[in-house]
Amino acid sequence: MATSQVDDRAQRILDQVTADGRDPEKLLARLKSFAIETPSWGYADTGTRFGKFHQPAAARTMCDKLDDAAQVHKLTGICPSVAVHVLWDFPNGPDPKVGEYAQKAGVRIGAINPNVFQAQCYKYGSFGNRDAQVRRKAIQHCLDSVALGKAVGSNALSLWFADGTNYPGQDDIRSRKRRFAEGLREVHAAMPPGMTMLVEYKPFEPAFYHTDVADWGMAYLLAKAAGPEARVLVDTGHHYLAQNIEQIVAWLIDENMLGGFHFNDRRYSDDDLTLGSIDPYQVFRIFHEIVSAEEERGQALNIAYMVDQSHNLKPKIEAMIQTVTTAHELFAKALLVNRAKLRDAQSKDDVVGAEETLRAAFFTDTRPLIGYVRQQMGLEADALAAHRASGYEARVAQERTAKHGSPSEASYA
Ligand SMILES: [Mn+2]
Repeated sequence: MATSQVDDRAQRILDQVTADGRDPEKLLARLKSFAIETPSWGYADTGTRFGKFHQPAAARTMCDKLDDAAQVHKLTGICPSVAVHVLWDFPNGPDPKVGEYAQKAGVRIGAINPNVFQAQCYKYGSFGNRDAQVRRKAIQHCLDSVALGKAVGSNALSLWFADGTNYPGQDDIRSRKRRFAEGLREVHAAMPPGMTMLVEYKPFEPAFYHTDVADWGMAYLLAKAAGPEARVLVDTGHHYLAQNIEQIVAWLIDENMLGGFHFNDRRYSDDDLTLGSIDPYQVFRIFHEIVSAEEERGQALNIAYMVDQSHNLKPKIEAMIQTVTTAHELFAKALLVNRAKLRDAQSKDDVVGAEETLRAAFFTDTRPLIGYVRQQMGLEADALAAHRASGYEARVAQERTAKHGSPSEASYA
């Protein structure tokens, strides 16, 4: 059984927090309440458009995906919900038993992700399509997704559209914008109380000339047009290189329009690499804006932290544990920022002093602190080591291969 003997290095961090005049218990409580949702598709054999490399332990069925998500939650303590993808996870339509299975496994169903980009009819778009029949089909799929959300107890409808055009003149941009607003309004009107609509944006791909929801401003306007329970979803990989994502986050928070995140990292484009693997400082800067607003308002913001990644080389569960652990560690660094000192430096135009305040927090090794938080939650300090020692991957690889055949010959859910 894990003990909650505080590590010397964690104790030093907590002593520093006390010396800064803050309450270390509050910091620990915030770290325990931090939650991040993992995606069902992150446990299955997904990959790149060029191909995918099969893993015998990858989830084959919806139940496998929920079991794997439950394993991540069991070890990290901060992943109680699983985002689902309607087309991939419910190929035969809504199945309320999935909600029950999730609960038994130890997780619940999180954001519902409709899919209006794979069917042949969506060649020229979904909500933006000129053809009213195609628009109707796309809207109906989203209405069905709302109903599915109701049935499985989800409180978020997460929308991403591949809509756009590949060539100048292909379609009228303003007409498409209006069709989008109209469709989103209809879907919003069907949502039950307590459900949030999340509108995601992406600058390009698969459309290469213009994308209908290309940036946070467009997502913001469409969310406003949809209704009062619509917010913007920030996918960290959906920006041009060098774009200042934390500024977008700060503005959305200030307008009460930040709904959530799809976390991932990238080096070039929408690479879907594990969070913080390339640029952890960027994730820290995003969390700094969030924690700063939380401290100003005196309460945690209602933000859906979700993962949107595709693990083509790494074992899926290990990659997910790495991701949520990194998020937890970087969130802890943001909590460590001495904001009184920062405000003081800002008031004196002490540029170096202000930046050093952020750097001092960022370069603090928060891994022992997260280990201590986990021990206090009755978990092992090192979730990745605990997973590797558990033999889970070898066991499910054997079970799933026995049941469905080797991955390359099996069909995938
Ligand atoms: Mn995404």
